Amino acid sequence: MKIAIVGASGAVGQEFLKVLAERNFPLDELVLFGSARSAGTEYEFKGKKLTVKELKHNDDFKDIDIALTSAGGSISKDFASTITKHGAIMIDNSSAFRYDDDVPLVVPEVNPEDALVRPRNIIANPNCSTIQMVVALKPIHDLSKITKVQVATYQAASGAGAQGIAELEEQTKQLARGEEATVDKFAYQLAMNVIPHIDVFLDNDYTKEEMKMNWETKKIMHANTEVSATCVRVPVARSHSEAIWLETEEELSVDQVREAFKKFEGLTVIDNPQNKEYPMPLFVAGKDDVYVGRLRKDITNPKGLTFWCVGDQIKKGAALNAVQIAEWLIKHGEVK
Ligand code: 11C
Repeated sequence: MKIAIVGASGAVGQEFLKVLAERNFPLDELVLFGSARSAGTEYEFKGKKLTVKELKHNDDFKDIDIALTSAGGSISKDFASTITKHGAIMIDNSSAFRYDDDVPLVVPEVNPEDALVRPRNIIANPNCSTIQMVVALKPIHDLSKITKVQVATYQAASGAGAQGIAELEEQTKQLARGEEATVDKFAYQLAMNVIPHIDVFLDNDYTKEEMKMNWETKKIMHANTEVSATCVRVPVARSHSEAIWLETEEELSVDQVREAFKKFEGLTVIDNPQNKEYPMPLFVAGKDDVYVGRLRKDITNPKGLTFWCVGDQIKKGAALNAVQIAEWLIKHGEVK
């Protein structure tokens, strides 16, 4: 089994290395690719040094079985045929192919079988804020169809990559020293602030990040569930949080949903508010599961429920989800 990581020096690329090692992923060889700038950089994997190769239009992917790509949408588009032409399966973390009909968009806990039909040998990894939400929605949807979702997100700096985390850290230090914060990656100073603006604004006045949650949820869940999101950047390093309100066709009790949450693979319930127990990004960072809590009836709607959901954006929201797709493919004989 020969695996490639494309975009090895980025935040998600680095997380791929960690997740593959942590899960003892069954590989014989790991090859790292990156830009001309990161080519030559060495990273350690299971005690061995690996050197980043420059990503080029050549035959470097000839023997690769699975390529985990996270180098941005334009690189993914440019290199998709170079990566897949000899048979490698490309599991792509960018938004380049997510809405293409001939590219499955997969969250292994929700729609793994979609990975079986991949005419272009590309499988897309959803946006991080969608992944954690659909993992939490699926067990409810299995009890009674979810008709609509309203969600407010509290998204970590890590969504903007390693530079996003670095900018938040630097701004925090600058403010502590009484200096003005340097703003580069985000639209405004993020430290001591929240910014209701992630990705570009679209014609309907939602941002693209907000519409990704709508478009992707429908595709992953094979449902016409409408999602209305407000996505907000908050001064947190690396886990996204979401306040979710939803309506189901049939009225569901809190106990029914709590039991379904508890049984669902990939979800952890922390919900004992009297003891101040609920999920928070500080404690979810580095964890595999999506965490849910604060589950209650929506007092404005008898068929409504509301809860709080936290997931590590770089892990389950990106690298881990892609690696789980690869594991599923191997387990189901899709990679020989
Ligand atoms: C953020 N969700 O938090 C974004 C990052 O479509 O994969 C991931 C963007 C994407 O800024």
